[in-house]
Amino acid sequence: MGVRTYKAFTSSHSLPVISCIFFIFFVICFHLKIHSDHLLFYFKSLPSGLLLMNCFLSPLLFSREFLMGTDKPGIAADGEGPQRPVHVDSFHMDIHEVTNQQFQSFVRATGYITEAEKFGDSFVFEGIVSEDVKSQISQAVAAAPWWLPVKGANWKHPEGPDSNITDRMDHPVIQVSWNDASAYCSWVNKRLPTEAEWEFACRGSLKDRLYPWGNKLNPKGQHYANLWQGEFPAHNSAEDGYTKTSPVMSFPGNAFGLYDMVGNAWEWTSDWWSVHHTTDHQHNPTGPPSGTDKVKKGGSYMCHKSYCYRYRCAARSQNTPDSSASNLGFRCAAEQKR
Ligand SMILES: [Ca+2]
Ligand SMILES: [Ca+2]
Repeated sequence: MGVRTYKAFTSSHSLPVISCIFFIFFVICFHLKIHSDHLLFYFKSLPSGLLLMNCFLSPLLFSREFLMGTDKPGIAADGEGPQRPVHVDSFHMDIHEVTNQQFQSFVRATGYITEAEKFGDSFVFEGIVSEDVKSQISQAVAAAPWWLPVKGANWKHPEGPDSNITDRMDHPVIQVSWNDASAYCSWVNKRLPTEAEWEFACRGSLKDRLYPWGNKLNPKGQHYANLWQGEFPAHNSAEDGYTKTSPVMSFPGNAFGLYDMVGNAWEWTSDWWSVHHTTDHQHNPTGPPSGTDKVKKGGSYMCHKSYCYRYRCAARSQNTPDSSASNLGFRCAAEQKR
């Protein structure tokens, strides 16, 4: 393939070929709704094929100040407020959640064993566990009885040993702990985003809006995220087309060209959890220096307003770094290459 590409660029017909490639590049970037300043950056960087690929998979979000949090919290106890000015330096953000396919490549290359595999079990939402598996479970989480500890549940078997991911390779990897997510990001020379970076990316340059696309949950009757419709936890009507995770990028991207920032899978960030925030101007905040839980953002396919109104950019929740569940995944970020 490399030789054929080289020949194409050096043949007498190279101009049409290059024009065609540029045209395709424009069309794809337009589709991804990447801002013109992002396009400019990448055109400056051409002809690096790697940077071209990076444009598609992990665009550069330019340094900017934004308003983080909200003064109108949906769930005040989560520390969604106050709204505060935050500056983030330029960074790359993956356009989609890390998929099963990507995580499988990591595991095959490194032999990595996830924490759920080491523990021998993980948490699965009751509504997606088979009756056979359910009959073998005697304990549940008192405050959230729809979470079941299922033996043999892990990223390859998200709902338990009688499930698999063979037809879900383009879905977000789930049943991965914060430690697993960090290990993957390190392997691809990236890192988890800070909460500030994640929220900046979620907002897609919109100011003081609920969702990555605005304030209306379903503009013109369209679904913009994989969430829960119906009554939680008894009935998922799946009006958005999915009762569980969906293939990444199944719903429209935001103005930064980032997909599933809310809904589909929750996403780990690098910050330790705290509900107390300063209103002082902050530059690249990284959260408290220590803690017991890590911040996760964006909500999941299990979120409904009646129970988990957390599919908003300002919303947040937490888990211990070794936790894993059937609705929790991640995406990676990276420093700007200089
Ligand atoms: Ca759904
Ligand atoms: Ca997500």
